[in-house]
Amino acid sequence: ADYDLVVRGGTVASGLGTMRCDIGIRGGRIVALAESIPGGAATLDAGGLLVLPGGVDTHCHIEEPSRGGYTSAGGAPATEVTVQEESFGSASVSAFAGGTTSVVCFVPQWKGEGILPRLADYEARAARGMVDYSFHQIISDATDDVLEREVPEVVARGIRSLKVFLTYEPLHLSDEAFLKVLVTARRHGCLVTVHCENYAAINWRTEALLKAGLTAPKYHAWSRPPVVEREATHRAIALAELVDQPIQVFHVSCAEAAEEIARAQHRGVKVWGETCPQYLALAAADMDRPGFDGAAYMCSPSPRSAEEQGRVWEMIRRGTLDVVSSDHCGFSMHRPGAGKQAGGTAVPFRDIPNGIPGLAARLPILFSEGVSKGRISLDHFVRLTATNPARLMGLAPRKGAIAIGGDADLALWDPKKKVTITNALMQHAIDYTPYEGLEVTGWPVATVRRGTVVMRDGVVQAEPGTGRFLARGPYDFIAPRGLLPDGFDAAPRLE
Ligand code: DUC
Ligand code: ZN
Ligand code: ZN
Ligand code: ZN
Repeated sequence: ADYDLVVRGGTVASGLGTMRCDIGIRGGRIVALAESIPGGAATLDAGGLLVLPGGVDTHCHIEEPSRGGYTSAGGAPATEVTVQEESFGSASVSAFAGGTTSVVCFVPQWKGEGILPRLADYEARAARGMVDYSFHQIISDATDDVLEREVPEVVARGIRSLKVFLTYEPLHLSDEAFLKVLVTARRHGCLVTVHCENYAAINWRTEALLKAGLTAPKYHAWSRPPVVEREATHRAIALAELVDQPIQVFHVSCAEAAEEIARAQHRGVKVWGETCPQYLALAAADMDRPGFDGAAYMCSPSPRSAEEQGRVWEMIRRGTLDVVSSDHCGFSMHRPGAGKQAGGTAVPFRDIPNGIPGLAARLPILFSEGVSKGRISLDHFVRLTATNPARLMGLAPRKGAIAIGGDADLALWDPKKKVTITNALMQHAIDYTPYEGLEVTGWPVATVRRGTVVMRDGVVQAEPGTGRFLARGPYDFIAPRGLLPDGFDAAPRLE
């Protein structure tokens, strides 16, 4: 047939405006956009629906083994291993259930170890999933061998972003090590993504809280107030500016950190800011529950206040924060000895892994709280959840758009459908969602990944092993500004 699949009758929202048109798909790609496309071996009726680019979630922790499981300093011994309790298979089902078709997740590095053996292991794990994927390479031990020998190999394998943490006991980098990573990224044409919180500040506050007997989950928020994030954001930007190396600040939770980004952008620094649904729909007060229950909302940075949520929306509207990712973490609440309970339920907040699941909830929450409630336009929603992340990660125009030649990744969206979020609807392998009971307006009713219908009316059908690695080459969007003199670690020329 002329087309493998025709999506007919929908209102296509590309991020640059909406139009009524049909979509002709062949060989997994979009090959025709026209008012009316006849034929097609198969058709998908999108009458009354929006047709959006499949979601691109550029910050997901999937099947990622970590030491100490993202707990704070002095907490779980650094030798303890926590694996996100979800496989690439189960995370793929959840992604498709929520209208997301591409993810970028994290290859771990542990201090004292090289990168390449873990990269090989991680590549094999990811290849078993169904969602298309790329990687950020975590650097937690910036040795000369890692930076000079291994990073070029990582880049050669199609990875174009390095991830660094300025906090967490087994992960955090000193300013000196962070500078070395920035210089290395610049030399090899990578973006650097940064977790910005002040390590020493968190440890000091945590010690003080625990000494005073303030150990409940709600004190997680007290241990890391916004100033802790603002300081690290400022420092990360300053060092990146010094090196002339573009960075993305991950999970901005508060206006004062976003304002650091806005100021730097105003000076022309290439810095971008990401936020997450948890900073728009959860608050520190959610952690104020009896016993262990507050652990369900513990992530870092911490959810803030209702007023702060409003300020984060404002920074989205201004364009300072231009990507919304999930920071999906596969920690269950009710499995003894695992996930949130890795250290048991009687431990202080310090010893509870940070992170919450949100892969399937990301698009519905942002659509409902954003578009349905009139805070952002439909186009802006598409840019935040697909177009901008794809562009920043070098995945555009193949991903993140509805354009001829691009992959046929689509979310068919019912903008009026009212749904109450339950854990079952998330279709992940995790035993809870922090968004249980949240009422949303707008829901994905079908998901298409490279021309294959992988979800319809909530039923996911996809063959394990069909997710593709998205190899990234050099791309101009993240090129340094060229402020350093010639010969001073100049970036390689782009072809
Ligand atoms: N924050 C989380 O909430 N989870 C894991 C990593 C992170 O930085
Ligand atoms: Zn982080
Ligand atoms: Zn994260
Ligand atoms: Zn996380």
